[in-house]
Amino acid sequence: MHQEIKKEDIKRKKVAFVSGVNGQDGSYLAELLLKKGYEVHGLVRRASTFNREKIEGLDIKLHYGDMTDPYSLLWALKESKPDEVYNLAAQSHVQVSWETPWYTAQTTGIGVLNLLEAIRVLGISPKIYQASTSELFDGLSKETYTEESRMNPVSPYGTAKLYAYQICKNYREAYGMFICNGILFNHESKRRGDNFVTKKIINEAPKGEVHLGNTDASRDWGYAPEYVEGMWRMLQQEKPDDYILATGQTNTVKEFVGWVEEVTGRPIKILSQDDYNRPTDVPMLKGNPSKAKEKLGWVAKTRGKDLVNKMI
Ligand code: NDP
Ligand code: GDR
Repeated sequence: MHQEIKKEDIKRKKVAFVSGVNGQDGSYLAELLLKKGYEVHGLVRRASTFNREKIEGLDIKLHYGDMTDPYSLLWALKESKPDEVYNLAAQSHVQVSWETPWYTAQTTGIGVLNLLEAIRVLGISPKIYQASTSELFDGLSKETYTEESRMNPVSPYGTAKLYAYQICKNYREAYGMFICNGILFNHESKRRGDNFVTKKIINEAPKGEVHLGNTDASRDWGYAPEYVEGMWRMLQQEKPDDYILATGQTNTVKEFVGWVEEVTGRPIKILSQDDYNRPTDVPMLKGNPSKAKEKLGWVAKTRGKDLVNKMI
């Protein structure tokens, strides 16, 4: 017998809105969401040169805008009507934040307030992911950081991210908004920006030498495609919460150079260059991802030389 298909039976595609969609994480997240059947919208800035290589060919609806321009956020959200918002846009380079502290505060800090207020003004209630960071910690106590550890950022970038983290908590608690802070430790990939240390070392390896700043700094490096899966899982939970994503291991920049030497089979001379030293730097970061494992079933799989292999 012929069965009538009712309008309400036709499942609407879920809509995701991703700011920073053409960055490292945004591009991997967009791919993941498309695979999961989402309609994906992305926020991009106008640039004088083409900078969309990472998302070329993906079926994403792009909206021009900027985190510092509330009207552009209102229009982009009004047009996309998202079920989920992933806020990945930021001036994300810690060293650059020392040269552009005001701009970093506006984009990385106040930009988040602009986004949250735009959502409130429009009267929509998407689930929201905020890209928080291990730079919220000072790395001085040499502890393994958990979601409960004391936050004490030591850079304009980290301080802007602390404002963003806290305003998200305020809005969650005061207005009942579904907002998760993903406190992500460093994660890398082939798509990592060229001026982050891992990518820089790999790019310079064929020359046999690399100019670096603080090579004693220690970081908890994972693989970006695994981390965007964690972001998505946070928004699939019933209740909003904050989660650390990390490998639980830490290594120095010097050790990372060693991994690249082993993988490529060629020695790399480290040349010390003062320009790359920061006024203050986080000495050591190691995250405890137990909560993400228990609640999200998320575990970092790639690290060390496997990570280098994936980046080459
Ligand atoms: P990227 O620097 O690769 O990407 C940042 C994105 O933000 C880019 O698409 C950039 O656009 C966009 N953007 C920057 N400023 C603005 C602005 N004012 N308005 C709109 N868009 C803007 O960063 P990642 O992909 O590595 O990181 C994603 C997020 O996660 C960032 O918020 C970062 O701070 C945070 N994070 C990253 C970690 C990591 O290890 N990768 C760890 C923890 C947190 P454009 O291409 O035009 O410059
Ligand atoms: P980070 O990443 O500051 O941890 O922020 P980055 O790769 O820039 O630095 C890691 C460590 O390496 C030291 N370092 C150098 N760094 C750079 N970029 N260039 C150099 O030449 C160099 N020499 C030594 C740094 O001093 C530092 O100790 C990243 C970003 O993705 C942030 O957005 C994110 O929030 C954090 O990771 C978690």
